[in-house]
Amino acid sequence: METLLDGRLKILQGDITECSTDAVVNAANGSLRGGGGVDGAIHRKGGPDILRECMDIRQHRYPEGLPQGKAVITSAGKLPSKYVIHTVSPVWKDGSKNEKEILSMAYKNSLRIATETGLNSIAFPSISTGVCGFPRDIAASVVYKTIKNYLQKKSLPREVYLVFYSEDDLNVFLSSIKSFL
Ligand code: AR6
Repeated sequence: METLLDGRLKILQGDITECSTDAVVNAANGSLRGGGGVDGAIHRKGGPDILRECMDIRQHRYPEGLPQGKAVITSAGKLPSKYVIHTVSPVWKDGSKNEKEILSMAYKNSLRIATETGLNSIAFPSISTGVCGFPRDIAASVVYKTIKNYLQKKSLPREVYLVFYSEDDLNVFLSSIKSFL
């Protein structure tokens, strides 16, 4: 595990559905109904309570769907974490459609919910770098800068984990942020 930002940012390879951080973040879509990738894994392992709460949020707060970059919180069902923070991954087009800004908002809004809920720890998957097609090196610089900036201002969450599913993804992230360290 790599540790950066005075020990508050931890970077590792793993399966986010096994993380026992206070919250894990889901790379969802606007329907909040689940999907493939990490979204599918979280709903499958977490069980139906998560979906029920998502549908309740849709009905009462976001009848048109959760917009890209926004985030909401539910319980975590059978997952080892306490909460799931669902954020909607921006889809990469050509880089000129505010993709970077929206990805940054997805992280920032998830962190903000963690702060407001009084959470000590949160784990993120590599949002948008799967089905959504975000180039991993560009995502890495957005993610690192966003988290660094946020943690400088807030004492909670105390610890942020970036959980990469593959070793290759982890290595791309670490080499992409080298010049910012
Ligand atoms: N733990 C950690 N990371 C994982 C896991 C896991 N269990 N499973 C996959 N990943 P993706 P996106 C990694 O496609 O690009 C869904 O259908 C994966 O290897 O899950 O944000 C949603 O409903 C990749 O590095 O999410 C949305 O419609 C990263 O998670 C859409 O896909 C993200 O890949 C979101 O697309």
